[in-house]
Amino acid sequence: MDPLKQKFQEKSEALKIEIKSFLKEHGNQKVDEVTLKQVFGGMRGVKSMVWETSQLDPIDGIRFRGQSIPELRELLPKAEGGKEPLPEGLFWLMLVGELPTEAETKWLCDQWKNRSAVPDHTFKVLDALPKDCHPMTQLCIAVTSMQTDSIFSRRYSEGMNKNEYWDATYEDSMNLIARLPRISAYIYRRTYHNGDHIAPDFTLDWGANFAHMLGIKGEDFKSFMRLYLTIHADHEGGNASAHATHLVGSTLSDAYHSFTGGMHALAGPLHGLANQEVIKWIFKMLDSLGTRSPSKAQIAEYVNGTLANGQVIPGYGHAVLRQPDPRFIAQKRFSEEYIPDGEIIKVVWNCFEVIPEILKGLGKVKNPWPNVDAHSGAILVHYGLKEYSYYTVLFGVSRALGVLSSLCWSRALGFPLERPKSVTYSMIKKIVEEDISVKSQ
Ligand code: HAX
Repeated sequence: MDPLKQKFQEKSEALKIEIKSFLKEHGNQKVDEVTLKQVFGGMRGVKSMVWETSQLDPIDGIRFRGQSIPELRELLPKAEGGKEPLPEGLFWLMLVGELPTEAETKWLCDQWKNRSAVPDHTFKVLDALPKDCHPMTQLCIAVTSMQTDSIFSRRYSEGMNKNEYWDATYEDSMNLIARLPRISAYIYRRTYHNGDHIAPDFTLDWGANFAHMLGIKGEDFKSFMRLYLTIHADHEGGNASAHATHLVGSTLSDAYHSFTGGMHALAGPLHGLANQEVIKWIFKMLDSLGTRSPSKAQIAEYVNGTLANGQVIPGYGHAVLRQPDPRFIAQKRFSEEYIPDGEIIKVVWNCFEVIPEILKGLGKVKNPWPNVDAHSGAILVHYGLKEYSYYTVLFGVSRALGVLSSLCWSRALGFPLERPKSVTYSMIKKIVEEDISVKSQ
């Protein structure tokens, strides 16, 4: 058995036993109460799922196995000569809860190289799609087409013992993550570069090889991709892409189907598609104002116009966070170091000074601060990756690390089919009326 799988087996078996006896003793303990507002309001904050790989605090932001993003930038192994963390290290940390050594990170990097061959039919399926098919649609179709290789599905049909589900899920997850840069770069090159594909360079790590296959040159872009793929990986379990992956996986759909479910959720403009919407909105603003360096007053006027049109300001607001997103701040720090004079980046920074006050003034926006998607587009444009319809695919490649490591945990801990209760409005009214009548007696 490989060393990561062995560690995962030891840790997950121990936790499964612990949870079993914990539930036996405390199974009826209440951990939450649900209000009507939450039932009608997208289940905000309802504690209803276990997710081991990361935890989101409204003020401090995301912590991966207890480590903040600035801590991870220090602690995770780096590529030789590089300053940014390797996403391979984060996957190891999320899966087994330990920071990997350099040797362990190198081992994982080699594993993903060895597992990265994409079936021929996936390229054919992609080539059959029109070039103007949205890259997220292409990603979902490509991942689904690789389901033919699912080890979980094959072993399940052969009568796999339920104690082995985690093993088959681990194998599928590792294979899928290994292949994602290749299919994603293929989508980019066929859509925007006339199918002029670039072969993988197996001397490079996972993130740098992705940067190479995209065809964007330079060490700084490789560094940015390593950082980008690290910070977008996980945001606890309740966000739409994580929850969708978890829900689909709970039916014992394999990792390919489950991850595709998550990617369909990520493709929505209130979630991952916001990264394309942000840069689209910025360029529309610059075009309409006729300048590449608008004043703060000009930005404010444009923001008010967007709001008056009944649209949201993309890249601002969050369902959980109540502070500037540490993932936004990490990208700002990167830009301050690597791209201090970037033209569009300065627009992003000026927006950061202008937009929160305007959103606060509306009196209804719970979080007026920028989220992860407010910054990435400007950095990508700077490095020459200007085709913003592609941006959510980058997010998706990173998100695979979090949702698939969590899927392994769900199968290892034996989590059941997810099946919350829905109610009709008349049922709710009845509950409220009965409560009023009991209290009035
Ligand atoms: N611009 C304008 N209005 C906003 C807003 C924004 N950026 N953010 C929230 N609001 C509005 C909401 O639309 C809502 O208005 P109504 O009552 O009229 O419907 C009101 O403020 C209260 O919303 P909220 O409770 O503060 O926010 P929600 O938890 O309902 O929604 C969203 C969170 C992220 C969906 C929201 O802030 C938004 O639409 N932001 C813009 C899109 C975006 O950037 N999405 C990416 C989020 C991060 C992410 O998942 N990345 O992948």
